[in-house]
Amino acid sequence: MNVEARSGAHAPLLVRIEGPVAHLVFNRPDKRNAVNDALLTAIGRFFEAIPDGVRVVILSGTGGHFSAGLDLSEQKQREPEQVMRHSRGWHAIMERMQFSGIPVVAVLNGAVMGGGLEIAAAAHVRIAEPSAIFRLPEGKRGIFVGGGATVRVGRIIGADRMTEMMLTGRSYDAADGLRLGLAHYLVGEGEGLAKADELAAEIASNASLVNYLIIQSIARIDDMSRADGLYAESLSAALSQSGADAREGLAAFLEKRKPNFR
Ligand code: 1HE
Repeated sequence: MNVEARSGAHAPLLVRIEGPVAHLVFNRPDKRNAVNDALLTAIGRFFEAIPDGVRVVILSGTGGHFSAGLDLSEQKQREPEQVMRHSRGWHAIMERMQFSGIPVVAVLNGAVMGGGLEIAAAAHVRIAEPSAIFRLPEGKRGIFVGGGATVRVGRIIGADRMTEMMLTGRSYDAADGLRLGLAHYLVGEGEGLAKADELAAEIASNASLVNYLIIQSIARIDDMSRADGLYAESLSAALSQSGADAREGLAAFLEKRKPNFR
C-alpha cells in the first residue's frame, strides 16, 4: 500500500509499506524536516492504527536531514497552559511510538536536533550516517526541552552529559553519537536505509510476541526497583516461553533449521 499516493507527495509524512516494513519519511526538506503540528499529528495517527501486517517501522527524513526539531516558526508566544498541553501532546505520541509493540528503526543524517533527537530517542534501533549532528539547541533558543528528552536522551547519555550538552549547546558528530549510544550503528553516507532494511528483515523474522515483550518489558523494568524488575522479567519469560513460537524456536534449533515464527 502506498499512502503517499493518497496523501499527496507534499504531505509532511510519507508512508510507504513494503511487505512487513512501513517506511515513514519526514517530508519537509525545505524546513530541514522541522516538526510542525501537521507532521507530529501524522506520526501520532500512524502509531495509533498501525496497518495489519506491519512488523517493523523505519523512520527517515528527506533532503539530507532527519529533523531540525520543533518548527520554531509555529511557536508564537504561548501561555503556560498551551505549552504544557503541547509538550504533553509530544509525550503522548512519543510514548505511543516507543510502546506500540512494533520495533522502530531510525536512519539519522544531517540535523538530529531538539525534537528530532527526541523522536530518535524514542526509536529502538538508531543508524547514523557520517553527516549526522546531534544537538539539543533549546537552551540557546531560550526554552527547555519538552518532547521527552530529559527521560529518553538523559537515559541514553546520562543526566550529567545531557546537562552539559544543553548548557553549552554543543553538537556531537556521528562518531560521538555512536560512542555515546545516540546511535547503535555508523554506516557510510547514503547507506543508512540499506542498513535499516537489513536490520528490519532480521527483526521482522523474530516472533512478534518476543519483539513486543522486548519493547514493553525492558524499558519498563528500567523504571522499576530491582525486586519488581526481576519479578516482571519472570512474568515476561513465562508469557514468551509457553507459546507456539517458543516451541517452534526450540524445535528449529534442535532440527538445525531457521525458525518460522507467526
Ligand atoms: C526551521 C527549523 C526549525 C530550519 N523550525 N524552521 N531546532 C533548532 O533550533 C535547529 C534550528 N535549525 C538550524 O540550526 C539549521 O536550520 C540547521 C543546522 C538544521 C540546518 O542549517 P542549514 O544552513 O542547512 O539550513 P537553514 O538555512 O538554517 O534552514 C533552511 C530553512 O529551514 C530555513 O527556512 P527559510 O524559509 O529561511 O528557507 C529555516 O528557517 C528552516 N528551519 N530549522 C523552523 N527548527 C518538543 S519541544 C522541542 C523543542 C525543539 O526542538 S527546539 C530546537 C529547534
